[in-house]
Amino acid sequence: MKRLKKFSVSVALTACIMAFGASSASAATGWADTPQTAAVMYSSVIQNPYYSSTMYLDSMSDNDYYVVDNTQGSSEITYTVIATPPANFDIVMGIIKMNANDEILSISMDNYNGKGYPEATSWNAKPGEKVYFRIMDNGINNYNEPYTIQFTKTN
Ligand SMILES: [Ca+2]
Ligand SMILES: [Ca+2]
Repeated sequence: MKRLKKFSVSVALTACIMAFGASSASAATGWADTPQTAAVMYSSVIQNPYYSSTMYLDSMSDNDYYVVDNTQGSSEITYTVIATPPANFDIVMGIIKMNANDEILSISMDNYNGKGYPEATSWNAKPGEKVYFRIMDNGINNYNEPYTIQFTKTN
C-alpha cells in the first residue's frame, strides 16, 4: 500500500514536469523535427564557440535536428558535439554532412553507447559545408527526462 502511494506521487510529478516541458522551450514533437527547422548550434554568421541545449524527446516518433552551418564561412572549423541522454534512455546521433550545393557528402548513425551514456563526435566543416546532428531514441525509453546536447568549437 505504501509502495502504491509512492508510485502515484511520482506519476503526478512526472505529469507536472511534462506539462511544464510542453509549455516551455523544452517542447518535443513539433520542435526541430526536420533539417529545415533545425536548431542552430553554430553558424558562420553568429560564430558562437559554445552551444548547449536541454530538450525532451517525447515519444518513439520524435526526433530533433541541430545544425553546424559553415555555408558562409571562409575557413574550416573543427568542433566537438556531445549528446547526453538521461539514465534509462538510449540515444542515437545521426550525422549528415552537406556540401555547398546541398548534396549529402556522408551520413552516419552513431550508437556506440547504451542507456545513460553519451554519443559524441569531433569533426569539421569546411567553408560551404553544413552538418546536421539528428537526435533519436533507440527503442522504448524513459521519455520523462530531457537529454542535453553540447557544441564546442575547437578551432
Ligand atoms: Ca522534435
Ligand atoms: Ca546510444
